Amino acid sequence: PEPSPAISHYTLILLIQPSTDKILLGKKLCGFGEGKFNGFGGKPNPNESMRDCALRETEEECGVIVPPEFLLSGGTLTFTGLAPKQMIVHLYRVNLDNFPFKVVPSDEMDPTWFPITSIPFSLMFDDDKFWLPKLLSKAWSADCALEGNFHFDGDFVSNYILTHNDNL
Ligand code: 6OG
Repeated sequence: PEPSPAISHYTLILLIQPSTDKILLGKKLCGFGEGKFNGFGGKPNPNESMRDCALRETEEECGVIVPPEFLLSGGTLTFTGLAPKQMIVHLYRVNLDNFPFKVVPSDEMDPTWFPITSIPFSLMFDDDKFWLPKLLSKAWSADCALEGNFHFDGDFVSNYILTHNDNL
């Protein structure tokens, strides 16, 4: 078998509508994290840039076509302890007040609106409550660069301890 690369890269896009104070999250319908709410995103295709991956995955998973100039960088999250690979998640933010859009559910994701004041953290990956509020608090006018390091120690499915850096 081919040796698997030690690091895998993913994108994760948070779609926010400041005019209504809402966030569009997707309930994952299959695969890793099934049943959890999360932003949209996934793995880049061969030779695809992270930004192009972010735009493609957002359209595929919830129908929202983001004009590239409205895709803001949010920084990166690094996950260790989730055997066998280290994961790097490239974060992006989008202000949905900037352009017209239509939400279309997909086989992978059931898109659902939540008030920003009641994000369903108990139904999300355990790291989200640490970094998502920080991402939402950053000024909307520019890219930002959160740097989160999360280590899952133990069996991710049944029992684990999550540690992380404080200077997100
Ligand atoms: P697909 O396998 O569906 O891409 N992802 C995570 N997101 C958060 N917030 N926490 C985690 O903690 C995550 N692990 C993976 C990255 C997987 C999608 O799920 C994100 C991708 O957007 C462990 O193609």
